[in-house]
Amino acid sequence: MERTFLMIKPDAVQRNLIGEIISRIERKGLKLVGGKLMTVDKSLAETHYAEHVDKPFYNNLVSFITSAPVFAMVVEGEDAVHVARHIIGSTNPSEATPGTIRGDLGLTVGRNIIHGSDSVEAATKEINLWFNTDELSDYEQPRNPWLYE
Ligand code: IDP
Ligand code: MG
Repeated sequence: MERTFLMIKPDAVQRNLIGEIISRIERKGLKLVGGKLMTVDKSLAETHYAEHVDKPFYNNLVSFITSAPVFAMVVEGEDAVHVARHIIGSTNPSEATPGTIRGDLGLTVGRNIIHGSDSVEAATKEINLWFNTDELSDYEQPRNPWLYE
């Protein structure tokens, strides 16, 4: 089992897409183990996006993420990091495959709906950055035998 970090960005929260997005994640089979609506401060946004500090879009990205609430989540499942990125779709929604979250719900790269960790290492780092351990729940679901052989 693997865990990954997902963050529904301010654009999707403002467009009332939280339910639509969580529904897609639940239907896929990924299990929500943590979630919270929160306003991100500058320091958290800068730490989270540190790898992009030299990119031309970095300042706008930090402003955008701190501009209105996000919905941060941790989800669990087999190959969760890869599966979540796959259902999220390509970074630029205009190129993202229809059927993916970005492909169906987004229009431009600066407003691309959701973040998902891009590796198991990044997921571990981001989960620790965004959540305290007591905010995450360990629990079994009766659907598991119908999702996993
Ligand atoms: P990812 O979110 O698909 O992993 P990254 O390349 O890690 O994409 O970029 C992080 C975030 O920075 C993107 O999700 C998007 O919000 C923003 N971003 C990336 N490229 C551009 C760009 O060319 N213009 C504006 N924003 C961008
Ligand atoms: Mg990335």
